Amino acid sequence: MDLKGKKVLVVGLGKTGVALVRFLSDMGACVSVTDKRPADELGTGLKEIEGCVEAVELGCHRVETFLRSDLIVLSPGVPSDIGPIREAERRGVEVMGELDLVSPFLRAPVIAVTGTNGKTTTTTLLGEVFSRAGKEVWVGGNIGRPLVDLLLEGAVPDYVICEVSSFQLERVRAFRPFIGIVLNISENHLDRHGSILEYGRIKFRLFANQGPGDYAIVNGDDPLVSSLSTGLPSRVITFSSTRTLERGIWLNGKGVIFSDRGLMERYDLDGLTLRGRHNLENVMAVIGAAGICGLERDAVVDGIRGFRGLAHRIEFVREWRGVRFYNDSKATNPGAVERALESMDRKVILLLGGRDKGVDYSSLNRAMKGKVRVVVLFGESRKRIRESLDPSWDIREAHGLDDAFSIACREARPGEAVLLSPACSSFDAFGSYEERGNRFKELVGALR
Ligand code: UMA
Repeated sequence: MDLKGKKVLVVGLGKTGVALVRFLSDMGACVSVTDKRPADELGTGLKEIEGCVEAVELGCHRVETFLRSDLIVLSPGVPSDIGPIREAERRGVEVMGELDLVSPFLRAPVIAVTGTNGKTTTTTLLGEVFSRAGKEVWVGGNIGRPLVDLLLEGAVPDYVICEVSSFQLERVRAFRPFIGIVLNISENHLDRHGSILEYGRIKFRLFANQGPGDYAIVNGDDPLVSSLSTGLPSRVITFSSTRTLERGIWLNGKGVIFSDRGLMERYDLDGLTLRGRHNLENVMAVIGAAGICGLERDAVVDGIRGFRGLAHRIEFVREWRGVRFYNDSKATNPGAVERALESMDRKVILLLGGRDKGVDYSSLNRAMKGKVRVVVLFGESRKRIRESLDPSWDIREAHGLDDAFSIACREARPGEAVLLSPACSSFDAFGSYEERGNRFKELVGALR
C-alpha cells in the first residue's frame, strides 16, 4: 500500500487514532484528524501528534472534511454508519479500519483472538506460553495496545498475538490471521451491531480472508459459533469441554488432548490455578494454537500452570469476616456474569449495574438460580435490569457502586461471597472497567 502523498483522514483521536496518525505520517501521507470531542476533553492525544498532522478538526465531524480525503481510517470506537462516513463512501472515498491498514505491512504470522468473553485472558496466556516456549512475541490489539504500534516500533517478532474486537472486525476486507480463535459469542454491543446474529457474523470476519494453510480454532460447545463455522476457508480445529472429538481439542481427566493430522498430544494440567469452565475453554484454545505452531509441550504446560489470571476477572480480593470478595468488573455483558456465577462454589451477593448496552438480561435468571441470595442493582441500568429479573429475587437498589457495596456488606453472611460482576459497562460513573474494579477493591481494602 503506497501512502506517500495521500490525503488521509483519521477519525477519532484516542489511543488508536494517535498511533495511526504517527504511522501514516512516517509513511509520508498528508494526515488530517477529526474527533467529535472538543480539545479540552481529549487528554494528551493532541500533544502526541504534534508535527505529524496538517489539519485537526475537533468538536464535530464535517462532511467536507471527509470528502476532501483520498482515504479515511477509522478508530474502532467510531461506528461505520455515521452520516459523513456514509456520504464519503457513496462518493467513492476509500474507508478502512486499523486492521486493514496494518495488514499489508505485517511481516510475522498473526494469531488473532476474538469472542465475547475471555479474549484478554486468552491473548495474555498465549503471550506467556509462546514466550515460555522460546518464541519472540508481540502482544497487543484490543487488549490496550493498538496493532499499528507494532509497525511504529518496527518490531518483527516470531508471532504477533492480537486481541480483536467486533468493532475492529466490522469492515475487515484484508486482515488475514494465520490462526484465528473465536472463543464464544453471547449478547454484547447490540447498541452498535443491532442483533446477536449480525454481531456473530462480524466476529466471523476474522476468517474471511484466510486460506487452506490457515487455521480457525472455534468453540464446538457454543451453538452460534458452531453454526457459523461451516464452510470456512481455513482448517477448522474445534474445542469442546463437554465431549470427546474425532480430532481437535478436548478434556481428558485433568488434562487436555490436542489431536490433528495424525498427531495426538496430552497436556497435563493438574494444579491449574485458573477457575471455571470458561477458563478451561480459554486454555484449550491456547493449546490448539501451541499445537499448530509445534511448541514444546512441557513449556506450554509450565506456561499455563504458572498463569495466575488477570485483574478484574473473577479476581479474589480478600476474605473479611468469612465473606469472600470477588472483583469481576470486566464482566460487562450477561454472558460474562453467567460464567462468573458458574465458577462460584458458595452463595453470592451479586452487584449488577452500570451503563446499559441494549442487551437482554433475562438469561441471568437461570444463571442465578441456586447461586445468588441477594441482588444489588446500581447505576443507570438498574431499572432495565430489574424489569428483566424475576420479582421473586431478593432485589435491592442503590444509586452508585459505593452504596451498592455498603448494602452487600450488610447482607453478606459468613461463608458467602460478594461478587461485583456488573453485566454493564462502567461509563455511567467511571472512565473504565479498571477504574470501577479498583474502586471496588479500595472499598474492600477499607473494611475493618
Ligand atoms: N470518536 C469520534 N467520533 C465517533 C466516535 C468516537 O470522534 O463517532 C472519538 C472519541 O471522541 C474518542 C475516540 O474516538 O476521542 C476514541 O476512539 P476509540 O473509541 O476507538 O478508542 P481508542 O482509545 O482508540 O481505543 C480502541 C478500543 N476502544 C474501543 O473499541 C471502544 C480499545 O478497546 C482498544 O484497547 C484500543 O483501541 C487499542 O486497540 C477498549 C474497548 O472497550 C478496551 N473495547 C471494546 C471491548 O473490549 O468490548 C470493543
